Amino acid sequence: MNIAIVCYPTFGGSGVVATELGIALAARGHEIHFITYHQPVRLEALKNSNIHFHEVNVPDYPLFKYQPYELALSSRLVDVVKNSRIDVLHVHYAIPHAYAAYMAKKMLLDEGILIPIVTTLHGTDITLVGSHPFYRPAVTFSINHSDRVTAVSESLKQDTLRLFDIKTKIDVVPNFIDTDKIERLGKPCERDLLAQKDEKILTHISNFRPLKRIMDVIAVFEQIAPTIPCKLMMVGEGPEKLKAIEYVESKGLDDRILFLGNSNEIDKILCYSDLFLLPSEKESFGLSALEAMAHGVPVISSNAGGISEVNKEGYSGYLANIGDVETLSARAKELLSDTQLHARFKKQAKKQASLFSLEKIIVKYEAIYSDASASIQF
Ligand code: GMT
Repeated sequence: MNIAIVCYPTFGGSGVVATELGIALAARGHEIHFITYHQPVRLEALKNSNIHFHEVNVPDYPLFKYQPYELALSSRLVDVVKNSRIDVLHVHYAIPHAYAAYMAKKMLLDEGILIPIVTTLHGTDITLVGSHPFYRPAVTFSINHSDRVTAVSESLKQDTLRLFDIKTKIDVVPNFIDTDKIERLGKPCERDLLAQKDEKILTHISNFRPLKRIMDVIAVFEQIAPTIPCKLMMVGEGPEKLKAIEYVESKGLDDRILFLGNSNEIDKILCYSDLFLLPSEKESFGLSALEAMAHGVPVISSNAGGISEVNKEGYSGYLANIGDVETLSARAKELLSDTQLHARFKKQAKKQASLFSLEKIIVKYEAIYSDASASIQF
């Protein structure tokens, strides 16, 4: 099929999922067209000849206080659908992508072209931004006018039904991980460069927004560090980073807590990690936890949103209530101080991640595309 994918091209989970999905679909022979404002970060090079990238440009015009991205995007969608004979439009993140797709669909209809829209809801487009009264009517409308709607977890589906007046069926299609690729990468990794032999490595990866509770990550580290030699890798960029760095420096922990910034070397970082920390306040799925588990890294997380659908209590890791640093720390200590238990959880984390393997999930999207194409009518 000729599939157009609209996403945020950044390090955020929705962009990563959309990009990995496009790459995997291309490998299965589909023609993939990414449409976004710059090349997605995980699409390092356009290696595959059936992957195309169409940039959305928004010319700066001084009259506009806010440049109309949705308008530029919907116009670009019309062009790409016509010129590249697109069969299905898959938009990731409702705002403003589902809205722009609906406008494009209507413009194309005027020219006798019928294009099905598949919308994938990722989390903050529903729980944080989309449900705000300023956006809710437009988000409700865009979801209800999509031909197929998917949510990345059951928890997100339920949040969507609770927060919006939804008339469309929502299918849960969980996020996925290319477990074979991780096996192909192989081991060992260059762990010695970062830590001593007896030191454990804890890792957190996120966009450092307040809802990720990165001060809890640091608090957990502080509780573990006096009894277990360890280091903490903080990967990502975002609004809470400066506060965290200042705190770490004030406590003299800057040689043990390292801020690595955004990285395309997630596989390497996870390869040498012993434990992954994700104490978020909201999380529709927790893709970074799944990535960690696929590398055999047990996860200590909160039980917010859909995380418990991914991280299984007492199997792939442990969960605690939001903000319960005491329990998170106690569980982390338990795992790090018992070699046999840790080895068992590493194996179990991998096994749990395999439930979300690329090959299991990609066929679900293919079926949804076929169904959306077949059932759409003038
Ligand atoms: O908050 C983030 O991590 C970014 C955000 C996004 O929009 O990219 O992530 C959301 O989508 C991911 C992919 O489906 C999910 O794994 C994250 O749990 C979800 N974030 C939230 O719900 C806060």
